[in-house]
Amino acid sequence: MTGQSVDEYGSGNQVDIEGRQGTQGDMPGEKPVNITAQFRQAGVETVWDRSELQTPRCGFGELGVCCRNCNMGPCRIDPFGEGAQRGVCGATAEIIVARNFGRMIAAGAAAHSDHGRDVAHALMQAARHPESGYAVKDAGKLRKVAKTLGVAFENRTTADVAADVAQAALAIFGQQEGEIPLVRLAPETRQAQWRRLNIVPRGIDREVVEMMHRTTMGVDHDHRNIMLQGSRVALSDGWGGSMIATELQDILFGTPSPVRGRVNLGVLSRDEVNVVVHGHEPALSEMLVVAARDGELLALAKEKGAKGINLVGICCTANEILLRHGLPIAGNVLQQELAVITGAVEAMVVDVQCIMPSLPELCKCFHTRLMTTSSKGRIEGAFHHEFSEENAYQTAREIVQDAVMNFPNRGAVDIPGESMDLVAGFSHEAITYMLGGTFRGSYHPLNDNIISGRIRGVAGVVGCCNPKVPHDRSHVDLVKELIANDVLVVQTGCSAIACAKAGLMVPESAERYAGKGLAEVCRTVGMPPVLHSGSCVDNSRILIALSEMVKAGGLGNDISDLPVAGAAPEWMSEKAVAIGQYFVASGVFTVFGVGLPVMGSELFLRHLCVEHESMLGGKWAVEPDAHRMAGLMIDHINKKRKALGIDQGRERVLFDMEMRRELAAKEPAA
Ligand code: SF4
Ligand code: MSK
Repeated sequence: MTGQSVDEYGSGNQVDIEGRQGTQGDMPGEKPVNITAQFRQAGVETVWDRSELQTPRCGFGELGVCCRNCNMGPCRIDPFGEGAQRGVCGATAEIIVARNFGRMIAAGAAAHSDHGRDVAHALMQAARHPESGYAVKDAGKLRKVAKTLGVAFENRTTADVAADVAQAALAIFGQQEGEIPLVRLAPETRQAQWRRLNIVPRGIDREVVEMMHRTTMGVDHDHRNIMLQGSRVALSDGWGGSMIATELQDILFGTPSPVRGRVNLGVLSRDEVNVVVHGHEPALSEMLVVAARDGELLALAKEKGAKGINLVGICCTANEILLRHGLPIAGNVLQQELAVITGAVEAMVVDVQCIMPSLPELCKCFHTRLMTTSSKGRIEGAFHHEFSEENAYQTAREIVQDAVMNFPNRGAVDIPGESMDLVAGFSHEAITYMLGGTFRGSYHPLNDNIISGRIRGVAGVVGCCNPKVPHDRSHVDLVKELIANDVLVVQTGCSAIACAKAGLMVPESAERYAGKGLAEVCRTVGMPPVLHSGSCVDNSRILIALSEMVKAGGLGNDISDLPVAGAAPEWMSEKAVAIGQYFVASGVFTVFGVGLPVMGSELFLRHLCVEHESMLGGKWAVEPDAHRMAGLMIDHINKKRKALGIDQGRERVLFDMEMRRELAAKEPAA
């Protein structure tokens, strides 16, 4: 390895094995960091190296016009109109892209929803088997969710209510008819529109299965009809599986409230046992938190020469343990390999989703023990500690013990110095309390600030990172421009981690980056202009917050009336597509960067980006440039303000090069 550089956000995330620069190495303010040549000789490679080896990428795949849904294919459509315009079965470009897109939504919804199902199992364990280590932490939230699910809670024990809530939640997955109950949290007008279109989910598993059926060879050949089911599946995720995961996690592990933390690879410790937990399900990480504080294991760590046990997170698991315990985040999805390359990680503990299969090979070059924990997600070459809700604490203890025993095997370490403070934990309950206090807790103050124009609108900026574009840059550039234009930003997932690393999630960042109105509100309340709301499943918190804004009044009757917009600037996962579609189907204008694999059909693209608006109130846009993305979102917010009659004095501040340079000059020193 010849060069590692630190990007302008001080993220320590620019490892470049071959010393190549290009997309990952051309950021201003880079500082070289010493890396030993032995890693390259040992064959260490990262996601950026492999991404480069994939270029040029298959154009058919990028445009979404290849199909291998049956063995008469694979087939592809010539996007230039010269070659084949139909697959062997006669499928057109729009049928092929719609089927592929529908299947991405189904896969994303399945991932979030299977996570939700596991949380429901954990809640059942807490209710019926307290010896499992799980317990109800937020009884108030339990009662609230019980009410939504129609579970009686008056004069009943917490355990009995929890068991019935878990049972009711589990039933939603297999429900066959009717409507899933959580859609009732949406504004009435929105529910009515879903009913008109016949897209209210009947049951979570049913909608995923039906999408797979409809898109198999020879079934649904109408791209608009496929996308009606696309919306229904996506809604079964946002208002179903993801919402169950979030709400039940809050019951079990506590509803987040503002908490301080630190982020970036610099949180790895030189003299403690580093356990990195990576993936998505807090059922595991919560137990690791307890095990890392176990007196016997701490004594063992000292015996092995370490000063303690340092539990840190990567990806959404990181967001979960940050929000509930203030534990540090080592990085987002593209930093999982970089954490190992520091040589300071005794154990990389993974469960499900966003875990790179490259890890075992990489770990072989270091002393890091890669440990899989889920029966659903095994990796050849990893040590497997099967985790289940029944043996949760015992497994967590074994994992931490394994990590401690590995400490003496540590070789040279090279931990980047960068880390950044942040404040996280802005659940919709926390936002209510923060803005209104104990007695006035509601969304009225937020709506008042929007109506008065201090806050122009609200943007959800979420999603992954993608090695096709410079790491974190689009997230950070977009969010900076939004807050400079008085748009309050709510974030989840890896996008939240990106902006936290850039220093946007401390209250002081309001003075440095936000427009005058937003800065004034942040100063009064003591909050950052960019709110960290959690992990990918916690996008459901944003749905509830939007519904609360409608219910608070003054901003129209539906989510689609609100001056809000969404974006996933560096998305990569199918889960992001499911999230995008449920935001759009809930009435939100949503922009994706890094392309969308539907561009091979103009008809289909038009359906997503134009026709969706008249049906659903929300629509898609695709824009890779962060500056133009900000423009689209702000223009949309302005359009909604105008429709509400609150547009006076709220023109968008156009950022020329000079202004962007000024903004860059405000960067804190790395
Ligand atoms: Fe080709 Fe049609 Fe089969 Fe797809 S379903 S692979 S387009 S023949
Ligand atoms: S972890 S889905 S890379 S946000 Fe939720 Fe990050 Fe995207 Fe995975």
